[in-house]
Amino acid sequence: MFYWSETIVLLWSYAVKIASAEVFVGGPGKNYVTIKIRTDEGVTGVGDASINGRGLLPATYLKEYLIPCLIGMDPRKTEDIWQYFYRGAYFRRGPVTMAAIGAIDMALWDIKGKIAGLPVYQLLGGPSRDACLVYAHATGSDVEALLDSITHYQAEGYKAIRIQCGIPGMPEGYGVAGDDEDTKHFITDFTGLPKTEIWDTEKYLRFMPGVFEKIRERFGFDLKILHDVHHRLRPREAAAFAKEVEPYRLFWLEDPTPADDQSALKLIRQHSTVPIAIGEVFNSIWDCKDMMEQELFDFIRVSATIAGGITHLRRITDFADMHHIRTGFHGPPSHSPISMAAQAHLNRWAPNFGIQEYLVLGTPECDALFPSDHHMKNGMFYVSDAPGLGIDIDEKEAKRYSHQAHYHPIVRLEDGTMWNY
Ligand code: EZ4
Ligand code: CO
Repeated sequence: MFYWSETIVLLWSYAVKIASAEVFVGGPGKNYVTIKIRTDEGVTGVGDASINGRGLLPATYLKEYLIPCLIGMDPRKTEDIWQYFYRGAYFRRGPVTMAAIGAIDMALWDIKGKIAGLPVYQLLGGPSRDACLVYAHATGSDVEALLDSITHYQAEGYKAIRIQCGIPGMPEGYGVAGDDEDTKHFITDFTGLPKTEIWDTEKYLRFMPGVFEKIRERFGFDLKILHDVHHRLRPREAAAFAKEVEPYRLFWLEDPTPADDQSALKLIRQHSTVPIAIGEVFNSIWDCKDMMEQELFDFIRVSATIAGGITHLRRITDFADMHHIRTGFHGPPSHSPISMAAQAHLNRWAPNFGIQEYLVLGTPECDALFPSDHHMKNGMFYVSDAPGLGIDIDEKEAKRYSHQAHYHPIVRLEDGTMWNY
């Protein structure tokens, strides 16, 4: 008598080994860092290690330090391999280490899914929803331009929109039209040394609440609006601002203070009920554990790339759920479609999913480099049902691209003092 359960046991007791791993750097207007792992039976998996502005570091970390250890390992041991590289580094954490571990982890989940014949979200616990809410970026150098931009994204079907506006007397600002890759058709400016932006907190605090007021006047309260302060305020200033914008009912206020200080949000919490999102620069749960336990924020912004892949993001997501925190994973223009795919599987599973930032531009070049059938419709993300992550890198296409040096802008106050980008 032959039982199906025995077939499954047999399948999983097969020896499977990692035979090779290759790293690709580059992309259409981006420095994507992609790993492609191959098993001895020819099953492949892809992962992303892109760090905007520091692309060669994770690539070198992978090639010189992690891949030599990876060859010969059993790719199905996602947890043990994650622990091997995390604990084995001795000097733990940091974006470069965690991005390199994260890329391997994504690729191994991809392989695990292909061996099992299941999409990764099924391996995580199955779907909690049919499709996942995403938000777009509206921007304008002045309020009128911003309102036009919101109208445009609403017409495209978005139900949630991040809004960034030029401030009078402060023409260049984070996320404002013409300023950076967030707005220039999402293509990175590869020329020269860091650009300087000037920041003035008082001008910002005076002007920004009126922008929210005009948006509510024009669009009402059904539209979900988000806003990114990009780490620019001190706790007291952020608390005052959060209190003032409460009537406009933001979906979230993002990175009101620099994320290095885990207790900075306390003062905001004491003065305002505005939902707070933070965490795009966190690279492990140890960056946010205390503030999560104290329930100081509402949405966790970590990304699969910077924060150690699917294995670690799942751990952070579960911990967040215990503290009423929902997900709002990072998805800026510099984010690789592979990382977006990994996050999409987590989003479809997570009981505490909140929203997903989604700006990967589906240009013909990008789609040719990363073929997939994940898709977006009416501001919702639909995950592919293909086994694994449902995305690949076309190795021939990848040969067209290479690394090009690129920096984020830097920020100074009007008197020249360095400030937070
Ligand atoms: O500035 O990813 O919410 N999104 C953001 C991003 C970050 C970039 C930095 O590389 O804050 O646009
Ligand atoms: Co942000």
